Amino acid sequence: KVDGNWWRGAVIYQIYPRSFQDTTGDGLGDIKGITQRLPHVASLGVDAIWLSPFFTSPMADMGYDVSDYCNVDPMFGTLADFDEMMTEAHRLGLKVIIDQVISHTSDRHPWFIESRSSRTNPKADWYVWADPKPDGTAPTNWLSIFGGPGWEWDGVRKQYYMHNFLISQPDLNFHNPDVQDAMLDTVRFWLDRGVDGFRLDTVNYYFHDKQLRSNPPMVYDTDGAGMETDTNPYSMQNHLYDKTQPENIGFLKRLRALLDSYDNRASVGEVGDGPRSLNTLALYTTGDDKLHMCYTFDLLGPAFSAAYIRKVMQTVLDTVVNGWVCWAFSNHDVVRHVTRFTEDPSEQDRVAKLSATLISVLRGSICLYQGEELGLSEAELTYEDLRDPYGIRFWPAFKGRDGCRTPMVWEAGETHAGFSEGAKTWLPIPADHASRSVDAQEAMPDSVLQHYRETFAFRKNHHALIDGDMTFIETNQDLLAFVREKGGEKLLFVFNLTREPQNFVLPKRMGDVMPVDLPGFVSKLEAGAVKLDALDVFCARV
Ligand code: TEU
Repeated sequence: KVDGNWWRGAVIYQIYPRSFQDTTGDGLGDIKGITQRLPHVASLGVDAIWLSPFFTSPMADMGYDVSDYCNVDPMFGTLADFDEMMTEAHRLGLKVIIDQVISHTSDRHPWFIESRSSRTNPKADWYVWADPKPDGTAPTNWLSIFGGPGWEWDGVRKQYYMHNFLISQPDLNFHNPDVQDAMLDTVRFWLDRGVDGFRLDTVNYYFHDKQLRSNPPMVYDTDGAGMETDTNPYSMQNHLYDKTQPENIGFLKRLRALLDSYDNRASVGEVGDGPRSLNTLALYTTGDDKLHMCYTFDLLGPAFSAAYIRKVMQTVLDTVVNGWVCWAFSNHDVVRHVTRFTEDPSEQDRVAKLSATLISVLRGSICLYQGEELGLSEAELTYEDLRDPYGIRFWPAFKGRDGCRTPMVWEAGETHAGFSEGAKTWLPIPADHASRSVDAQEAMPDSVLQHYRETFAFRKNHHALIDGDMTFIETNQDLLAFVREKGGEKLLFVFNLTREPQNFVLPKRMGDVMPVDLPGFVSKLEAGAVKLDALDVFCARV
């Protein structure tokens, strides 16, 4: 098991297959397209790719509604295309992580079709079925993440079934060991094919409360200002019984044992558990018998401030002592971070570069999302453009997730920026994206793209950054200052995420410091004080 720890500190590039590269002219990306563009991914110096779902699916939730776990949707190609893609990835030194969406299936999955057909069929208990309350209403007050009740009435069984997401995404009943076995079989299928790991969709949603208790209003402390009761019935914070059940630990152990029966395989779970997410992450990743690592939504929200990032990071250092976190600023579910972190287009490159440097020096593994290496902003779409059911439902209060899912931009001068030769792409490509294409940025030495390459190379050259310790330094300014340390290597970082220049006086006990230039940033030290421009970073050997 030479490479069993490859995931620890790894940089993972997320590919959204529908929007990466089209080779058939239908305006939708496909697996052959991924194979074709892998050299670009490898050129960034990343360790692995994570592919969002490409399995057989009616695509109600863009593939997160699976109807056959062991096949490729014809829209994306064939299993042979997948094998070819994986061979090419491995040849380029990239591990391959696929997205296991096992909390729920599509309602067109044969298991659900059978399960809903009667109350006595062999799969009758594979999903979460329940009788109505005496007054005919849904069994509990659980809500769907995508709006409305978390229960749907089925006229044939004359029972409700539970769904955390779309009505067409019924939740599996993980209390039933046959369901666990069936899902582990699908994991084994891909392990045997040679995949290196799994991103586990909604990993804390697998089990529901067996007693079917309604959620009480939840008391929580959002901003450190004291406990508040959440009385909003539509708030996710209300969820107490419908997810993160203790029984999940047993299943995660089974899953880990399966992964460990193969060499060098890894898992990264997605934990969406409101303010408790980091505690859940600690629980799921501590010890070598559950998940390797998880990510939460803590850095996927709006805040780009020293105080906020320090608070999140310090919580991790305090609670995730023997576990491991994977950070991301962007993915296929949230507004692209450049847009979240600045409204000023003239700051776009600077913010893209500074956030790349920041995420590369935090303690944890990293996911970056396709297009992030180009500094792409969120695409502005019209209602007519939308494809995401979540956005269609809540427009315009919530514009959905299509704005981060528009196609990759490869060659500025080509039709659809080189993404597709078809007449139309599934989502439009914004004009300002095309001008940030890969080929345009290849030609510019100080582009965001080159910055990502240089920054990942810098990270690779400093083991303290990959899995070294991290200690914060007190500052009374609005700065983020910390030391990363491993085996005699000690690196100080001071980030200024504000729009004002700032000075930082080095603590006396630090002794001699040797400024280190980071890619894209020159470290300035004058008479014991660090000089930071607006949106700047200082690094030194201490
Ligand atoms: O996301 C789970 C999840 O928590 C998201 O629904 C999140 O709350 C929302 O997207 C924030 O905008 C996973 C997948 O990443 C997502 O694409 C799927 O739609 C969802 O599961 C259902 O499978």
